[in-house]
Amino acid sequence: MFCYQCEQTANGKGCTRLGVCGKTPEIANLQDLLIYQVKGISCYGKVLSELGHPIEKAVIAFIESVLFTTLTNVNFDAEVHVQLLQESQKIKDSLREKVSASEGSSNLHDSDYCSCHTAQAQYRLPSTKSEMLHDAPIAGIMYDKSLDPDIRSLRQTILYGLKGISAYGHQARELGYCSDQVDSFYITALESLTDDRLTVEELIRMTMRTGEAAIEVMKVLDEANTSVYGNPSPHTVNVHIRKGPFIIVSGHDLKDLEMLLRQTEGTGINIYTHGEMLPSHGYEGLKKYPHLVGNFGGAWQDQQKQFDGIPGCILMTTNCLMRPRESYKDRIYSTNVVGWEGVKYIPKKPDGTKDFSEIIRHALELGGFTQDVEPHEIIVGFGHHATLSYADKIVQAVESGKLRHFFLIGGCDGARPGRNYYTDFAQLVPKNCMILTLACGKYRFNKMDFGEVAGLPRLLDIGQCNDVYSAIRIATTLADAFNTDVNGLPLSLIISWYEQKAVADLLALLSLGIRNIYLGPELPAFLSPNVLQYLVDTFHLRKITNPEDDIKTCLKQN
Ligand code: FS2
Ligand code: SF4
Repeated sequence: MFCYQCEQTANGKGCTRLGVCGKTPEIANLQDLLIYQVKGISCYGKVLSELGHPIEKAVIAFIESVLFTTLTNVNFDAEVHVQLLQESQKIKDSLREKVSASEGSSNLHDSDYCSCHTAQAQYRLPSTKSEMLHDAPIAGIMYDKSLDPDIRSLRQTILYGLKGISAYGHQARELGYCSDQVDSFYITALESLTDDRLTVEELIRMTMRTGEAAIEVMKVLDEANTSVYGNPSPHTVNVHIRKGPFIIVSGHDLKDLEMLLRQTEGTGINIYTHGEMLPSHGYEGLKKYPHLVGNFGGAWQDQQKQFDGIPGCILMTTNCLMRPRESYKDRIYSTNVVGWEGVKYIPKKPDGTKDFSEIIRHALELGGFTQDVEPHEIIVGFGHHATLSYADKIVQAVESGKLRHFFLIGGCDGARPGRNYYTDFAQLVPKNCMILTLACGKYRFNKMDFGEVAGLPRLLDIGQCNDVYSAIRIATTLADAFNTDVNGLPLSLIISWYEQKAVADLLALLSLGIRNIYLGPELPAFLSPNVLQYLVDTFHLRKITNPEDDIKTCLKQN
């Protein structure tokens, strides 16, 4: 195996024996082959589009699910991968047949280049898992030793951006929303990864297009979430436990949370959000349920400790799933594309609904917490709509000097040392500055009291990692008010990354031309020295140093 897609990759270079995340070589190899197969599908998809045949949404949804399945901490079940591989071959065969049956396809054989002839398109999947594993090395990242390292680096950057996009696309599609632009971009971008003719410059352009697709998919997800559940508004959330049976809902998928809230009404079960589900408390369509009682625990990497032996159940709707300990393996359930061998899976029914009766019964049997703990409340719900309702106040506060600077401290949390930087940073932010947060990195400091600035809370939580879109909306609106662009605002972006949604978020920001982003704790291992230098030269991308110096540098900017 070789995998270097996330920040905790072994020795900062690549996991080669066992993933730090718990991914086995078997899963890693099956994932490589799955990516190989969706590239092959996209080769035919591209030709069909050029011949004037639109690609069915079911094929796009399949590609999206495959990409999401291979994202860090999502699926560790070999059987699921084998089934997806078998399905991938059927889809590839059917697209190949469509190409052959298309008018104009005979001309393809006369042209110099046709993506139908790539190795990925031509590959035929064998029938058994052991044969698949035998073939998998051809799909490995390092298989072609002679490949230019910058080409490899850019191809992987695009792929990881696509994986992030797929997570957001999947969430939106579950709510009935999608973007034709993003859907066709999956095909275009995956096919481009098989094209040996593309130069570094062309792949850089494709990388920026990936960022644009990331903005588009986040926009659609924002539209989906806010149309279905209303615009988030400020809301207090208890982060301590309440007496009674309970289910903890983790991940990002609001629709799963809603379905579970409906099915647990009147059962006496308390529902807690966990990790990236925290911002759900801001949505009218979710906070209206009185049994959505609070938020449980910290960021994803604390789950093994915090779920240990708990007298209730957990539902994982998306990443980040870690190896479940025996003390709660029977109490954790997965749904959507999430899976772990031996963990109970709740499927979607043909009508799109899910039956949560088993987890509900189980939670009631376990009995839950026996006592209330004194409540401790934090505030969430500052998406673009809520924050921009204070735009005039914010603009006045900046103009009068009461509000000096904004620090967006956003992104993922993680287990490796070095992430205290973000806690220290938040604590060192001067009192006349505002902190904006998004994604799970905020758990390092979101229970601290930051007080107020200019009559507003000093810490505003914008939401999940996909709410980078909200942050962009806030920044561009404020930039308009100050008659400048986002780079001209008193705003610094301090980004922590871990998995591939953060790659999509970063590419989204870069595609907008946003400069001086601070990235950490470590830089991605998949960026070659030249690609990194390009990002530094073009976007002044910086690696974090220490909070004191970085804050000083940020404040010098205005
Ligand atoms: Fe956190 Fe994990 Fe949101 Fe990432 S819960 S690192 O998936 O997407 O942020
Ligand atoms: Fe290693 Fe991260 Fe890949 Fe897991 S996802 S195998 S930790 S690089």
